[in-house]
Amino acid sequence: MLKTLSSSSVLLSKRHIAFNPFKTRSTHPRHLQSFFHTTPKMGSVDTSLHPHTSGRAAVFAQAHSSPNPLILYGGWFCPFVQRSWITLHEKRIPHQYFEINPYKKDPEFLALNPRGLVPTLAVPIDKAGKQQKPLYESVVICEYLDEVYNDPERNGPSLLPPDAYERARCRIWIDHISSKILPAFYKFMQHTEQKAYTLDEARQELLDGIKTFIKEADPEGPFFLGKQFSMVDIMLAPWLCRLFLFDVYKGGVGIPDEGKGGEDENIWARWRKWAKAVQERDSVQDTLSEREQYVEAYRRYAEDTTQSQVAQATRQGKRLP
Ligand SMILES: N[C@@H](CCC(=O)N[C@@H](CS)C(=O)NCC(=O)O)C(=O)O
Repeated sequence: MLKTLSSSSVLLSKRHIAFNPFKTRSTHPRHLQSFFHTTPKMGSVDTSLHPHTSGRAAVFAQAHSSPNPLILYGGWFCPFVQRSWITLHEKRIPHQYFEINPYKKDPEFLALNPRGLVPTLAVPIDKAGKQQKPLYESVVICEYLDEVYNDPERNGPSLLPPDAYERARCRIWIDHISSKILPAFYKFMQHTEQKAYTLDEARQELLDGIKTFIKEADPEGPFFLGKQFSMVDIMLAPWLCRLFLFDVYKGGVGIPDEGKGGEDENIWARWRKWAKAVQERDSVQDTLSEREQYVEAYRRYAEDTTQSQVAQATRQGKRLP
């Protein structure tokens, strides 16, 4: 398989990698899948992840399993992938979804994305869709998809506002999610008795990040910008869907129930409205696997044993990859 991929599909050039996985995949998609899922190494927790989507995500993945020149390489468990997946769904973009395990750093995967992370997107560069270039980084991928698939009839409205100032403001809150809320999420999830910070401190950091965010939301909502679902909602939705893991592993996330928010009741009421609307969105539901699968996958974070790049960065207090 390795030979097939590197000789017929991956063409390296000095400035970028143009490749045609489409050609290989159209003949033997299952081969490529097994190539990315070779037998997990014993003792290597991250490569022994459950290999497939389940639940509604499995249905959506199956509906997008036929060859297409636009390919999303993803992992069912990955919230960054879910961002791209929700965008593809919202904009009804024809694509192929391809499940891989990013913890296996196969040379073919690294040739597409030298950072070795999912999501990785293969983007067609010719009209016939025979040649592709890779894109990575979930925020970059989502903005690219929104920009390129911009026919309102086919793709619905843009996920960013038409006004330049409003677009820029959205990017501030997208940055807040990525640089404040997500690091706090992982710090809290990876808390163990050995840490220099307490569980309560970690919980508070996450709650503060969420409060700062929701105070900036349109007062009526239900979404961040009001009635219209947008890129800002997409950027946080996957972690919203994973908050239940704090109930499973960390004694609860700490968001007060209705009527129990004290002087912050209005803030939490607005959060609950946002959370309900986002969680009910089809694009969010259709890109989720079954809960038990997340419980199993995130045990490594909860016990702070995963060697994922995100977890290592969190452990070392560095910026997330
Ligand atoms: N900044 C990246 C982060 C992507 C990321 O961390 N993906 C994880 C899966 S959730 C991954 O591929 N991990 C592989 C590794 O840690 O080696 C993005 O926004 O796309």
